[in-house]
Amino acid sequence: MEAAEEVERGNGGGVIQTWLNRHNLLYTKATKHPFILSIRDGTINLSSFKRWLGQDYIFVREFIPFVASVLLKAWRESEDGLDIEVILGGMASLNDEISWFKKEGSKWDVLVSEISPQKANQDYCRFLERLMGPDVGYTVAITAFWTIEAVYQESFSLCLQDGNNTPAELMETCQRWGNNGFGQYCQSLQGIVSRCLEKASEDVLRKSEEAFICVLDHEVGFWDMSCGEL
Ligand code: HMH
Repeated sequence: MEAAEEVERGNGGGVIQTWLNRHNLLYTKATKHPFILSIRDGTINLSSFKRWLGQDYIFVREFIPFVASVLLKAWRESEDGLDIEVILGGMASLNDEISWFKKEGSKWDVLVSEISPQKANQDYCRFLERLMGPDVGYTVAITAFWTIEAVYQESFSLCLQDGNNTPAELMETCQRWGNNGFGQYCQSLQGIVSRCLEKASEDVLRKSEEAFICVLDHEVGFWDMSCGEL
């Protein structure tokens, strides 16, 4: 083990920082994607937005059983009972999100119930399904969960920053994931991940980093798909 990694062990927050540094390019591709920048700059093609909306509804429906599986793993494996409350809060907001997608879909004439998933979405959902398996431990699963939420938080909060030119009709979408409450929730998830990584074996650290990278790859694929670059 290299000296830097030696120092990073026993310091979960340090592990996350190391990953963010090591995979900075990919992280930036996922969180500052042209799709998001075009929302922020007001140059978004509305047919791309509608494609994203319909596809993300399908994704979120698949995301629910994944989050349920993380909850179950927390109940079995976590040493901190508060983890359950943070994850349960996430599930509660997904309940709200499903209603929002239906409402937003009807606003944009997107029939969310009649859309079929595109390839990038299918690939992402299949990845989630693999993570639901009993062979995947809590640390790996919660790392993926945090990364999924954090990418949306970081992306959409960019569209709310000073100087944005976000179209008024997209503000509600950006606020959904870019608001401070969602930011705090992502911070809580990150805190849980840090704590889990502090206690993780080499093998679990490696698998968690892989999950982190995989989520970022899938997020980039999802944005590309939304732009129509297929
Ligand atoms: C593709 N990633 C994707 N969709 C979402 N709704 C989130 C992350 C955040 O929940």
